[in-house]
Amino acid sequence: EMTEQERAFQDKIDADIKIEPKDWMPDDYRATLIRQIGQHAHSEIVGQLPEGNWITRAPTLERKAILLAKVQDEAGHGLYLYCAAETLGVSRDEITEMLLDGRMKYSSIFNYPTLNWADIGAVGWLVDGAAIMNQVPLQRTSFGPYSRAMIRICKEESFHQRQGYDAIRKMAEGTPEQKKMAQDALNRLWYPSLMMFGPSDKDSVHSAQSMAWKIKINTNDELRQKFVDQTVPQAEYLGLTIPDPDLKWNEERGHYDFTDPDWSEFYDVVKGNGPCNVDRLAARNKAWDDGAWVRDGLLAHARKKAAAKVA
Ligand code: FAQ
Repeated sequence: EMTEQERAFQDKIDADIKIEPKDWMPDDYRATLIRQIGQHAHSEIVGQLPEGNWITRAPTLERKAILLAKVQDEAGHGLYLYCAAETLGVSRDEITEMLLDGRMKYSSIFNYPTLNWADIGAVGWLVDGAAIMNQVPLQRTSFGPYSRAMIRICKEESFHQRQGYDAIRKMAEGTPEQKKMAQDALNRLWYPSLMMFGPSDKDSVHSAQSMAWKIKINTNDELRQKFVDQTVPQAEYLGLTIPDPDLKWNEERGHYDFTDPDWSEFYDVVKGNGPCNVDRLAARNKAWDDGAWVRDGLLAHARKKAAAKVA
C-alpha cells in the first residue's frame, strides 16, 4: 500500500515530471540513484585507466591529442555525475571512499586490459558504443540532475565512439598484421562489451523498480539487443567477424540472434576476480593517497580564511 506522499510522487513520475533534489522522494528511490549515479561516476573515472595506458604510446601526434582529449572528457563526466550524486546528500569524498574500499562498484568492462593500440580503437567503438546505447535513454531519466548530466555526456560520448571507429577502421584497412590486431581486439572485447548492459532481465534485481520509477527506461536485454543490431553491420563494413558462430539475422524478430555472454564470468569479474580488478583499485587508491596533501592544504587554507573573516 502506498502512502499519500508516495502516491503523489509516483503520479509525478508517471506524468514525466522531473524529480528535483529538494523534492520529497522515497528513501529507496534516493538510495537507488546514489548507487547507480555513483557507479556510473566511478566507471568514468576508472575508465580512464585502460585508455590512459596508451596516451604515451599513441601511434601519431594526432591520435595522441584525440585520445588525451577523450580521456579528459571522461574525467569531466565523472565530475558531473559526482555533482549529481551530491544533490542527493552524499558527498564526493564519501562515495569515493566507498569505491576505494570496495563497497561500491564500477563497470565490469574496465577490469579487462588494453593490450595494444587496436584495443583503443575497439574500446571507442564498442565500449563507448555500448555506453551511448545505455545513456541516450537515460537523458530522460526521472531525476533532473542525472538527466541533465546525461544530455551533455551523450554529446561527448558520440564523438568518442566515432574516434574509436575511425581508429579501428584504420587498422582494419591496414596491413594484414594490423587487420589481425583489429580482429583480435574485437574477439577479446565483444563479450565484455555485451556484459556492460548488466545481467539478463530474468536476473536483473533492480530493473522492475528502477523502471517503475523511470530511473531506467529500458531493460538490460533490450539495450543489449539494440547494441548488437547496431554493431553487426559496422563490423561487416570493417570486414571483421563478430566472435559468435551462432550470430544470425532473424527475419521474424527483425533482430540478430546472438549468444549471450558467459554470465559466470560476468559475476566473477563483478566480484573482483577479473584480470585487472586489483590493479584498477590499487591505481585509484594510490591517486587518492597521493592527493591527500592537496586536500589537506585546501582545507587548511579554507580554515585560515574563515578564521581571518571572524577576527
Ligand atoms: N558492471 O539489477 P541490475 C562509461 C550490477 S559507461 C558491474 O541489472 P541495474 C563510459 C548492478 O550494479 C559504463 N556491475 O542493476 C566510458 C547490481 O549490483 P548492486 C558506466 C554491474 O543498476 C567509456 C547487479 O549487477 N555506465 O563509463 C554491471 O538496474 C569508455 C544487478 O544488476 C553506467 O553505469 C556491470 N556491467 O542495471 C568511460 C550506466 N551490470 O549495485 C571511459 C548507468 C550490472 O545491486 C571509457 N547504469 N551490475 O550491487 C545503468 O544503466 C545500470 O546501473 C546498469 C545495471 C544497466 C549498468
